[in-house]
Amino acid sequence: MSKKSTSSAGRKKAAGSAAQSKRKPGAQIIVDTLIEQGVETMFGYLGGVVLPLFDKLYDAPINFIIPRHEQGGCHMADAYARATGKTGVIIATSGPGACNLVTGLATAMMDSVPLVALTGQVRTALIGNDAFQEADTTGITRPITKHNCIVKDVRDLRRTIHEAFYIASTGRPGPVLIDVPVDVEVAECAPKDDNEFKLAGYKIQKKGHSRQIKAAAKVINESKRPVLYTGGGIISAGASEQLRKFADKAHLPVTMTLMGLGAYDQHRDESLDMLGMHGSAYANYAVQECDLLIAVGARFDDRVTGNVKSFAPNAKIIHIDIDPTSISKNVGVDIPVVGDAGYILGKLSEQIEYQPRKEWFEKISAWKSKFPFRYDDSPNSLKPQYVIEEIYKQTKGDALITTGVGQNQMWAAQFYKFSRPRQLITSGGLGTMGYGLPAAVGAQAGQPDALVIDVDGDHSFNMTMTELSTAVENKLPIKVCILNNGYMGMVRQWQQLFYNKRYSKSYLQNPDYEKLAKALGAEGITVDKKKDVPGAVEKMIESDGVFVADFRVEREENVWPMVPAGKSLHEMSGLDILESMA
Ligand SMILES: Cc1ncc(C[n+]2csc(CCOP(=O)(O)OP(=O)(O)O)c2C)c(N)n1
Ligand SMILES: [Mg+2]
Repeated sequence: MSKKSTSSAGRKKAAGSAAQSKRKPGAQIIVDTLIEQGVETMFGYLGGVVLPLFDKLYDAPINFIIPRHEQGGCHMADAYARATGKTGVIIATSGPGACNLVTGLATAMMDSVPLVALTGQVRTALIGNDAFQEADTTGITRPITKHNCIVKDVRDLRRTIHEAFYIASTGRPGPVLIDVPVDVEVAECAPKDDNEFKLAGYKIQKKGHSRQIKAAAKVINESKRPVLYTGGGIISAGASEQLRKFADKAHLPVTMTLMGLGAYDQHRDESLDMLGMHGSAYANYAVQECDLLIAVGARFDDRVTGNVKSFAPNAKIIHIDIDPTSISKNVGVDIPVVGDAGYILGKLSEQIEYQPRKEWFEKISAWKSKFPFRYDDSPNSLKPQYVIEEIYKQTKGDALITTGVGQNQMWAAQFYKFSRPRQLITSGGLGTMGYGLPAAVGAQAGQPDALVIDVDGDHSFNMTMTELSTAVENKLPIKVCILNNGYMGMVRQWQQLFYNKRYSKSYLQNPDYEKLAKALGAEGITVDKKKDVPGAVEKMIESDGVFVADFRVEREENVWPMVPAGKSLHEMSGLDILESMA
């Protein structure tokens, strides 16, 4: 990036407007700059050193949502960003407030979510003195933010906030934290109309190298058994349409990572659904047997690759990504193309030809019919997969789904078919239990007309359930489906398979969720029979308010298939079990 700002918001407000030449306190500058950035909804929690800022927020035309815990607020801002494509904003006070953001920032960092966090800090003169509620926020959050800084001079405030939005939302997106000592919120200056960014080392390569693009097109045209492996980068780049056109034109099967679900319509024949540890057998086999793997906006995470040494052993690999540091990080690639996914897929589409690849597609379709996702659907037991299928059926595949972490998350990924980007909001990289509920709140704030359903695990829900109050208070009519197996189910599955069924500490007593929901002002229902599931789902969908459905599901159900840690993608366990259900 050149030193000149390319941020439209930065440019828009330049040119010496009267508003910018009047002296005002830092707190007002923060609010004005957020409004310049187009912030309409934000999240945050109060505390001593952010009081000057909250005083200015009192009159600001911003929809402000207060969570019950800063972690919840950070997940809300993150999911708001994932649901809208805008940058989420979260405010917290110094010390405990800022520390409570840690899990949320790390979650956003791992999943490349654009977020700006503003934290209050103790007075500049007190920094380093173990002052009341002092924590080294920039130190603590350095490895879990894309960028962070402390502003010690009020004259730097406006530019720094514009820079934060720019950094958070460009290139590979991520969270940016700005720490503001309370005396800087109070100090006054006339915010300069300077839109000069001071970001010398921050450069984004958008267009990719034309020679690399040409080389990629050549191998795609020559490939007999290609697989397109797509990740969350397609969604953050807004490149789903270009992906579909590219895949159609070259005639390619498409698999998605957990983060990529929704980037390509799973109802299409060419969809191989999710790959990886709990991915489809057909995606995993296809990757292991392909002669060309085209990775776009994906980072070869270990949950996707299994044993990297034997990952896609027969394939040439093309890797298209905006982040040069992710190229050949985990798996060596043959043709790297650094740039914007949409732009590069568009360029590639000009240079590729349709190939029938009949034998390859026949092989894939045989795997698909032999190993679909399935479960033993006996009439007497309430299976978690059945609950998700019923939700899918009754919502006609159109709901926005958030999840907890564990089996619930994997079943949501396997049994709900996603057709549009930003339809699944889940913590992929960090795998943060407790994400689902606050994420539903943030997503609903960002997409008020969507039917937002949190498919959650009981213990994931337990971690942040207090945010039900936030949903009720703000009239955000989210639905929560708890797949209540009593266990930390995914942990129990590992204990069953790898620790000789010694279920050490993975069972906890749960509250009565229906009563809990009612106590917090939501509706609630308990379902313990399979035959009651359709009625309960219907009631939930028809409800206008916040609704919690507690599905007491089969307790020892497992997620299949499964690539055990350290194994190769084709060495899946559970295929015999899936086959026996045919
Ligand atoms: C904050 C956090 N702590 C611990 C874990 C480790 N972990 C992964 S899945 C899981 C169990 C999840 O239980 P539950 O939410 O009930 O989901 P289930 O697997 O039963 O569907 C645990 C403890 C985690 N991912 N996140
Ligand atoms: Mg559970």
